Amino acid sequence: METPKIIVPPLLFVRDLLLGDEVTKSNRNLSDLKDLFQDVKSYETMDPETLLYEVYSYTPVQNDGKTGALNFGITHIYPGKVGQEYFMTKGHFHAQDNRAEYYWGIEGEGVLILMDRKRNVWGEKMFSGSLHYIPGGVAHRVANTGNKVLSFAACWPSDAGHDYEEIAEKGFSARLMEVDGIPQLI
Ligand code: M6P
Ligand code: ZN
Repeated sequence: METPKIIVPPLLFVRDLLLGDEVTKSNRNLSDLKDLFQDVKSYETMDPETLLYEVYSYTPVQNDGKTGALNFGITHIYPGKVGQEYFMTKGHFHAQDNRAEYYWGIEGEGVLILMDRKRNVWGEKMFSGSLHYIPGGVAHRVANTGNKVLSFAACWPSDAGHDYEEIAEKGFSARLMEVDGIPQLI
């Protein structure tokens, strides 16, 4: 046996930041969500380079068929709208349909939009401390309904994979829009 040691973990989760040498970052601009917003006229008046959200991820095991590992991510969604539709993530099913995921709110305000395979849609409010269990077979997208950054964390199986195809083709069957100043699924 080696001498037992206590180490500082290689990952830090401080407020809404995920820090560590193996953390990767990806950005999504308005141009990455082309055709996902309803109001095409408003979309076209906006700068395609507008930053909608950034994702910091830790993926210790690549999806090479191994099961059992977990990924971790923190997403920051900026406040804003395209027409009356709130800035949101692309949204996805999992490529391995029965893989579940947890999301939890860190700061800011938003709505987690969920849609099952029958295209039934519902929403859960997100706020600091909200915890969301997303079962397998349920597509998930987050919209920022507040006027500051919405940060949330996520934990999902490393072999889940992302399936963006149905959302790219048909979208969700309801959109989160501001109507009379209130977020509504329509
Ligand atoms: C969370 C996780 C990630 C996902 C990210 C952005 O951090 O679910 O797997 O990539 O949100 O969501 P999307 O991929 O739908 O744009
Ligand atoms: Zn997911």
